[in-house]
Amino acid sequence: MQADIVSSTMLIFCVCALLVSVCQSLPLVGWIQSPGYPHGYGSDISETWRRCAPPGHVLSLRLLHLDLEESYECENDALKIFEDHNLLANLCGRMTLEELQSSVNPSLRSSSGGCLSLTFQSDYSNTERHAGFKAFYTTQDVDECWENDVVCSHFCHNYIGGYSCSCKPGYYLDEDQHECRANCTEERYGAGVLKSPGSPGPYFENADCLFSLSVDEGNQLELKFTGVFDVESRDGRCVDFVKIKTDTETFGPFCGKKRPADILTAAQHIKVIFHSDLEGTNQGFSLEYKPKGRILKELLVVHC
Ligand SMILES: [Ca+2]
Ligand SMILES: [Ca+2]
Ligand SMILES: [Ca+2]
Repeated sequence: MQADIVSSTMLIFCVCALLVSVCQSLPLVGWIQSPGYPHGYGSDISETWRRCAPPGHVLSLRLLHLDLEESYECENDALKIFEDHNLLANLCGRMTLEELQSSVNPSLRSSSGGCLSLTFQSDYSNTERHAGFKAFYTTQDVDECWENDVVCSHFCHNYIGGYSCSCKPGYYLDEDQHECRANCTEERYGAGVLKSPGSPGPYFENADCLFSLSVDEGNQLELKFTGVFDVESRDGRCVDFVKIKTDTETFGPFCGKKRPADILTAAQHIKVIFHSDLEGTNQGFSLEYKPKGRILKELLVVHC
């Protein structure tokens, strides 16, 4: 008996939970009509309806029938429709569905997550009976990927209630969730070859790489650019660049197509910085690095 009660309670709970989740996922839809529709509205009516779209959705209103007393600027009886505080329509008289569809309904749309308000007013009299109005409202997902003000660097994915951006392989999504940045910051030790991100092939756009290179104490890093060197320059300016920094010196910025000369850095730790902008297809660089015994400058001076 006890078990039956518990299982019945669980069943009711599950059904309720299911209904709540189904209802939450359903779009907001419904009817709005004037009091007494279609048999006619009374005098001195003032009613307001307000509906709001959930985040990432727009609310659309479709008037199916309009039959109000006609008057100059709808002074007597009127249906006014606002999007937040903007007046979208001030309506009276008779309009067929075709007229409503072609002239009024396309503008009855909220912004994303916005609200529509309807105000229906009638004055003290009607010379003949008027049916009133009837409207249907519905919500639709906003396809943000087609909206002009949403910019994903690489890929945009629309879903119901929102959107997301993603990046090509080798990139990560910045904290702003829109911009893709090249994934190219690392630490290296000893000897090796450093290549621009995306190699082989044109380097990635929008890169800000920081390569930290180190060798054993008593050694310095020797650098040699090899193979193709092609880093974008425009009007003689480095729009993309490679720069090498030690604690005391900076080599570069380097760009263009001429391979820079070999560099003896006189440093155990260096940073190689590579920056690229959003444009261009350039091949990049290849940089060999290796340790070399360090000759103290002081000894060199004494020797000379
Ligand atoms: Ca009236
Ligand atoms: Ca969406
Ligand atoms: Ca570039």
